[in-house]
Amino acid sequence: METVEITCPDQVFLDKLDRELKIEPKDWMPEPYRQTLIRQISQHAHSEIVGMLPEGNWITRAPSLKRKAILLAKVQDEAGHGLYLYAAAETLGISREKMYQQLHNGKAKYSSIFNYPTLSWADIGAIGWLVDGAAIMNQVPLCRNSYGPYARAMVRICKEESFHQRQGFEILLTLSRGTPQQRAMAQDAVNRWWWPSMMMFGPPDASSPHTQQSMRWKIKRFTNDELRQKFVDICAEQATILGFSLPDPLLKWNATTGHFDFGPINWDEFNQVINGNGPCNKERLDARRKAWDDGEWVREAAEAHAAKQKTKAAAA
Ligand code: BYC
Repeated sequence: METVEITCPDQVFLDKLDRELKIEPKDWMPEPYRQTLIRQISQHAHSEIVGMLPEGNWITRAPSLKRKAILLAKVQDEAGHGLYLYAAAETLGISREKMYQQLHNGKAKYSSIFNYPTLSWADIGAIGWLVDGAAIMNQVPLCRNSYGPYARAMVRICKEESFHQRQGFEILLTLSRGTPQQRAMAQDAVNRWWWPSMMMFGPPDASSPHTQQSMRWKIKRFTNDELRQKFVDICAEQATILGFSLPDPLLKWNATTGHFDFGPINWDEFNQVINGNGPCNKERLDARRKAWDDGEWVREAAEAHAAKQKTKAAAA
């Protein structure tokens, strides 16, 4: 009698992961994999559009026309990143409206970093250098994540992020060669943004509920602590080029490990911020909710136009 070999869909899925093949929207995938991707990609998208707010704060006050044009382009890039990511999440079966709803009602998170204020022009440099630097460290490996639409969106995002990081570094380099007041302003910005940037990588591996499973699914390629260490090693070197210090008395090269040691991170502060009690959480969510309400007439007009076009096409 002929034997028919039946391959379970989860075996096909695991086999694809093993062979480094991408999982595509129409492929079978375990429900928890789908839900993890929806959570991570939508939170990433929310971070991009909330991330426009602290930087947008300085567009009208940038110190020159050139700086204004660069910042404007950067903030527009973030909106584009949000769009690619929302579109990637939609391929998993969630609507954009639902994702916005989850942001507005506090069910979905966005990056802790955007709940801190931008107090001076130097903050735009520190955000570029440290925040975009941390983002690149986290996001370059995401170009190789196992879900096709997310991986492809990340390739384009990373190209733009590296320009963002360089513009931040260049702002700080300019300030470091400026007057004593400009140097002091830049050092103050670095002091305020350093620890929140370290928190961007998420909780330590030992208390990260999702890392292990996401590594097995090849959504994450490095753990939170591995990426944080790479970030410290790079920034410690770059800080000396800029001539600024990092606000960590325990930061020290360790010849045995081949890495920089660093001091303890204030995880209480991180938990406060991700639970809605950071310095700007309320302001950021209020701004997003207002943008949604103010945009209602645009959504209605677009829908009415689409309906008209459909009726016209049906009558033709
Ligand atoms: N902030 O088990 P874990 C950007 C949450 S955009 C807030 O490690 P996971 C940029 C986490 O969501 C930056 N929440 O989770 C934009 C989870 O909570 P839930 C955003 C955080 O997912 C504009 C819980 O803590 N980048 O750079 O395995 C201008 C436990 O964490 C944070 C991305 O989104 C945080 N920092 O790992 C400039 C990249 N950290 O969901 C720059 C994609 C953790 O269970 N995302 N949480 O309620 C990722 O790579 C991963 O989702 C994370 C966290 C590494 C962030």
